[in-house]
Amino acid sequence: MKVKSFTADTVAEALRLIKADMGRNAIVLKTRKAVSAKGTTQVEIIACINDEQPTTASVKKTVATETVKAAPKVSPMATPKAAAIKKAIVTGAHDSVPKIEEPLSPIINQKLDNRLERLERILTRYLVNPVQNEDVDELMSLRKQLSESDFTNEFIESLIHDSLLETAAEADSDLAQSIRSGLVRRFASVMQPSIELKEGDRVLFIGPSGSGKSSMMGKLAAHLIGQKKSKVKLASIDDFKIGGTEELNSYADLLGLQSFSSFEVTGSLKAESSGIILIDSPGLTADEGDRDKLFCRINELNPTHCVFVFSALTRPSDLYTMAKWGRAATPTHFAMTMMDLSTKYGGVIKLAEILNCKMLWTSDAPGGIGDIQVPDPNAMARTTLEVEAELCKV
Ligand SMILES: Nc1nc2c(ncn2[C@@H]2O[C@H](COP(=O)(O)OP(=O)(O)OP(=O)(O)O)[C@@H](O)[C@H]2O)c(=O)[nH]1
Ligand SMILES: [Mg+2]
Repeated sequence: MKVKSFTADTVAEALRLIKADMGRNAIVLKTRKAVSAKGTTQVEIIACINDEQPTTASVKKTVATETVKAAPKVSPMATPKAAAIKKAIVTGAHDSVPKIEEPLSPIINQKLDNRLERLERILTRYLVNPVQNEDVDELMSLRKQLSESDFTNEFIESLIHDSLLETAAEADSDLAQSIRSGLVRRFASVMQPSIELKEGDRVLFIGPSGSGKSSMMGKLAAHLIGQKKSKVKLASIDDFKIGGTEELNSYADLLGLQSFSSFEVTGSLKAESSGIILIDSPGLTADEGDRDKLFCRINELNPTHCVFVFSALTRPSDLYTMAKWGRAATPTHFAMTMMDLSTKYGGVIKLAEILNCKMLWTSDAPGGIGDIQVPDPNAMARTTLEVEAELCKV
């Protein structure tokens, strides 16, 4: 085993020295900052190499164990020697891999060089730049904004990590811009482009108490009648709420619609197939037995769409608990209300994961006022990061 220290102005330069001296198989043991005789910042990398391992020069002439892994991509495993290599890859028994004294193809050589260069750029960014880079303040501020907007640490780390990799691979790239665009893309990935409801569809709203289920049902009804000229009926299976029937009838009277109260739902509504039927439900409770009864009723109604409605004001940990309750009803979509009262939208990312579906609608006005809205990933990223429109483009 040979251990040696290499000092240079940049990580990339130090890695080049290591590569030239020890070859590709050298292993980096430690990296630290150093100061040159002139007082400038340098980087010192301590690397080691197994004396018996081939150097870069010999690696380029022969295919060693490490590069055998790349072989299946370029050549079919037809010969007994190839079969042994394949077995070694599958079982991990690398010692049994025969050394093949064949020249490396120029394509593989080129690919290895490209990968090494990319790795060097990434290391340079990670190991040298962060402390001196003027991006750091902006990065810290973006991280704080994301954290305050209820994004999970796991999400924030992954977003920043991907942006670092993306920008490390490109010269003159803008890390903050990459994070902003990444956020827009990630919001978009949990949002459903608007859907067309048709005759016979049954849209059921479930969710925590007071999350805005009835209001969203009213807004959707108004939208379908006014904009889509659809035939709509309203129904409710809320037996719990005092005044629930009156609320349903108020919406129905206001919009001139037929309504089915809780007691009529399982009877007449089951046979009903004309128009689009919107069904309200009671708030999910902590009692598992009550929830099971509710979900049985929901099953009988056989909804085509089950929308989990939540308020942007709900504390994330509570929201995730209630989403786990709601998951038993197998929601097809979810919707966020109260967007006028909160700008903390990080919960939607985790919610999509728990519910295994996407966000379909949003609301930013109390019941009876305003239209139902489709989510806008750009606007949500903009609000989250408090930036102008043009800074949040993908
Ligand atoms: N500011 C604001 N208020 C809303 C929004 N959506 C609903 N609300 C209000 O929130 C309150 C609760 O809304 P509901 O639609 O009754 O909620 P719910 O989920 O049906 O409530 P329960 O039936 O009691 O479980 C009402 O006062 C609504 O006007 C919204 O997007 N923004
Ligand atoms: Mg309600």
